[in-house]
Parts: sequence; C-alpha cells; structure tokens
Amino acid sequence: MTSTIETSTTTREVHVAVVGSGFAGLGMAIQLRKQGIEDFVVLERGDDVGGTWRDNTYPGAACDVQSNLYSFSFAPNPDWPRTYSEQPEIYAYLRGVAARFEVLDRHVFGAEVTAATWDDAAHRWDVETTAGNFRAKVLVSAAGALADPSYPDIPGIESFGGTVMHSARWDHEHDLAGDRVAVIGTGASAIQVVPAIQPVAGSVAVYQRTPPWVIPRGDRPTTAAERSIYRRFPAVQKAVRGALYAGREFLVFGMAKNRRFLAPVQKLARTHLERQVRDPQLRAQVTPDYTIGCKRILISNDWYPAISAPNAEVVTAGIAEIRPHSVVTRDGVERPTDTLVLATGFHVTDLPIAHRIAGRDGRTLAQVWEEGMVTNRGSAVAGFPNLFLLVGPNVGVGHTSMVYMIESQVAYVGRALQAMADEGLATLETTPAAQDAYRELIAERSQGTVWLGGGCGSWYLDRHGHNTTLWPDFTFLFRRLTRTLDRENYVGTTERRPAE
Ligand code: N01
Repeated sequence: MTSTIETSTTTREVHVAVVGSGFAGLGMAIQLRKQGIEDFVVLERGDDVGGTWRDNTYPGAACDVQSNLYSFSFAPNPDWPRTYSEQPEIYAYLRGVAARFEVLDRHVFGAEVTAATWDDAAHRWDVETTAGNFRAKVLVSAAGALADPSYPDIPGIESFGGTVMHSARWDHEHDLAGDRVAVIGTGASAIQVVPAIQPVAGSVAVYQRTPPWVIPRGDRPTTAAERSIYRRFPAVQKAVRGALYAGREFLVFGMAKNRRFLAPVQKLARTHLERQVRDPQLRAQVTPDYTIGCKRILISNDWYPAISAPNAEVVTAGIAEIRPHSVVTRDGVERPTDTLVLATGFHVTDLPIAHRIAGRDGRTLAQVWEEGMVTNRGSAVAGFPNLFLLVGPNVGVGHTSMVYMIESQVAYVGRALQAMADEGLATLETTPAAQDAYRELIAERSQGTVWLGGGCGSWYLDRHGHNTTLWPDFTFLFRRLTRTLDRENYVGTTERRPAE
C-alpha cells in the first residue's frame, strides 16, 4: 500500500505516534480519528497494514477463533466465507478496515522504530525510524507480541545448507514438492502448516519437544443464507458474536477459577486423539502429560491424520545438532533433510521493542522490566510518561479473541488522551504504587490457574515463572477495569520544566 505522508531527513512533529498497524495499531488509529485527533502517524515497518496477519502466510495459516468474534465490534463482516477464517481473508479484512475508516493516509510504511527516547525537558518522545525521525507528544506501542519470530539456538543450525524458513517468514518461492522436510515445533503454527505441506513433501519429520492438547475444529463454509441474514439483519450477527464470546469466556472459568471444569475438555481432546491416532506408539508419543489449558489449547481436524501419514513421523528424541544436510537427534539418529521449517514461535516475554524505548532515566523498558514486566493495566509504565502500550504484559488471552482485549485497551488509551486534552496536561504518567497494586492483582488472580500449576512450561510465564503474558481472569473484568481512566493512578504535569 502507498502512504501519502512524505518522509524526509527533517524531524516531523506529531501529536501521537502509533507503532505498528496490526489489529491494535489500526484500532488505535481509528479511535484517534473518532476522537478528532488528526495529528498522528502510524509507523509500520512492513509495507502494508495487517501485522501478524500480513506476515504469517505459511500454508494452512488460519485463526482458531471464529471470525464473527475475531473482528472489530464496530466493523462486522457479514461476508466471512468460513466460520474460522484463513489468513488471506483476515488480512483482506484488515486492509478493508484501514481503507474504510480512512487511516491509510496517516501511515508511514517501511518505518521500523529503532529507538524512542523520552525528552524530559521538552515533554516529547524522539522516535527514530528507518524512514526518518519523528517527535511525538504521545507514543503508543502497538508493536504486537507475536511479531518477532524466535529462532531456535540449536548447535549447527547456521551451517544448514538447504532452505530454512520460519513459519512467520514463509518462503513462497521455494517448492517443497518431494523435499525431506524437518518441522521444529508443535504449537499453533506447526499444527496448521504440517497438514498443508505433508501431502506435497517427500517426507515430513516433526520434531516435538512437548505434545499439544488438540480439540476438534468446528470449521465450515458459511452459507449464502447466513451471509444474507447477517447483511440484512446486523443484530443477528451481533447476537451470534455475543453467544460465541460467552461460550469461550466460560472456558477461562476452568483455567483460572475451577480447574475441575477442564476435565471434560481434556476428555474431549483425549477422545479426539484416540479416534484419529490408531498407532499405539504414535499415540503414546503425542499424548501430553500436563493438564489441558496449561499451554494454548489447539484446534485441528487434520493434525493427527497428517502426522499419521506414511511419509510423516514424529521425532521426540530431542535435537542434538543440525548439519549441512541433516538433523541429528540425541539418540544418534541422523535424518537427511532438504528443508527446515522453524515453527518455533515468537519473542513474547522478551519483546524487541522493549529494548528500544527508553524512559525518563534513560533506561529501556527491557531494563526496567529486568525483574519482571510491570505495568498499570497492561497499558502504562512508571518512568515512561505519555507512553501507552497495546497488547502489553498480561493482556494476552488464549481462550478467546484478542480483538476484545485490544478494543478495551484502545478505548482506555483514548480516555487517557482525552484527560490530557481536558486538563491541558503536558504529561501523564502512571505511578509505581499503581503498578505494584496491579502486579499484586495479576499475581493473586494467577494463583491456582492451570497456567501456573498445570505441569508444563510455556511462554505465558517469564523466566521467573511469573505469568506476564495472560490476563488471568474473565475478559469482561478487564473491560470493566479499563472502562474509565483510573486518573488517581496517574500524575499529570501541566507546566513545562525548564531545560536542564
Ligand atoms: O509458537 P509457540 P506458534 N527446539 O511458541 C517449539 C498464535 N497463533 O507460532 O512447547 C525444539 O506456541 C515449542 O516447544 P515447547 C497463538 O497465540 C495462532 O506455534 O516450548 N522445539 C513449541 O512446540 C499461538 O499460541 C494461530 O516445548 C522448540 C513450538 O516450537 C502463538 O501464535 C496460529 C524450540 C513453538 O510454539 C504462537 O504459536 C498460529 C527448540 N529450540 C499462531 N523452540 C491461530 O489462531 C521452540 N520450540 C490458529
């Protein structure tokens, strides 16, 4: 897509700079327009909007939340072709939303933020990007938690002579026909990509470290009748959305409140596995030994059939090293390999953007978060005035639509901006006390959850074993918490301090 904003070597002054244009960045841009804030830019490192839905183009990429729910509440799409959309439809939806709500002219593409530094004398953020410098009163980071691929640190991987691709950076030029493919990882990406490539590849070896729990996927094409009903009676689609939301919300009850509720879900997953995997050895290999929900519950009807195919195998021995044309496991077996597919996830608890944003005392978010990520409502950090985070720590959800959380946060940030305007504030900054209280709230709500006590390791937890990723309660409680600005948790300054 093209941007109408000219970039130059001079620094451009704006009221608000938003980093990233996935669901969160677009939602924020639309909110700004809605509030009458026209002086903003969206700094996007890619060449189009869409975020993770622009980048994850691997074969089989799709969403595991129904589209009626995984979409903006203010922009329903009656024409979803399937109940669970595939990547091209979601990407097209986001492009359509950006065009319809007229925020494209505020985008600067190819603008990767390399540094954002708070200038305490001027009360401005100095933002350096690969497409020029910006100076913003307010910085909103919507850079995303599933944005930066994580590459495994396996001995010898750099010596591999064949094609290497991360699931989030698919090489569409490479034809997998007949290839001996090694797939590393068995997360949400792997269980989609393997069924898509197994029929064309010569062979597929899936290197599994931890087996996932998988439940059936109730996906189907939508009918012309339901699309027509949604078009004519938007209230019906809204009601369906509400029902889907309520159903999924109930799942968190078993993860965070009463784990006994997870037993029937685990039974469903076990039955699904036993129905689809007949070979007892493979069954044993792919049966998880932790409570369902501890890691993200995956949904698929074609994962088990794909790994049961004659040209597929699941390797559990652990990878010892990678050689130029093979993968060697710890049991000494060497498997000749033409292509490596790294379905190894993202930097979630170690966000690259956190190393680039430096607050009042010069320390970066990453440095301040050395002992754990602390925020107020996942949205603001003490020492970082006029900075707001979208999809920040403890805003993630595994059981329902992230878009619901994003909309809650976007509205919250909108209220903060409104308060700044109403009160004539130069800065607005949350307090350490608010962060401490919020950390306690998260810790208290995380207690007893399956994420901490389910017997698995996951990227939901940081290296200290704290839940820093997931919102540990019903999502409507997060919305309630962000419905108004907790002004008492913020300090505002109206006067500019003299430059030091
Ligand atoms: O990444 P993951 P993902 N050696 O981190 C393994 C969203 N999403 O891209 O479990 C060997 O979940 C790792 O093993 P283990 C969704 O939020 C959604 O699949 O840590 N293996 C794991 O199996 C999802 O949760 C959709 O033991 C290594 C895998 O790689 C999130 O994105 C689709 C390894 C990584 O799994 C991330 O999913 C896709 C190593 N060194 C993604 N390092 C839908 O909506 C990692 N692994 C459907």
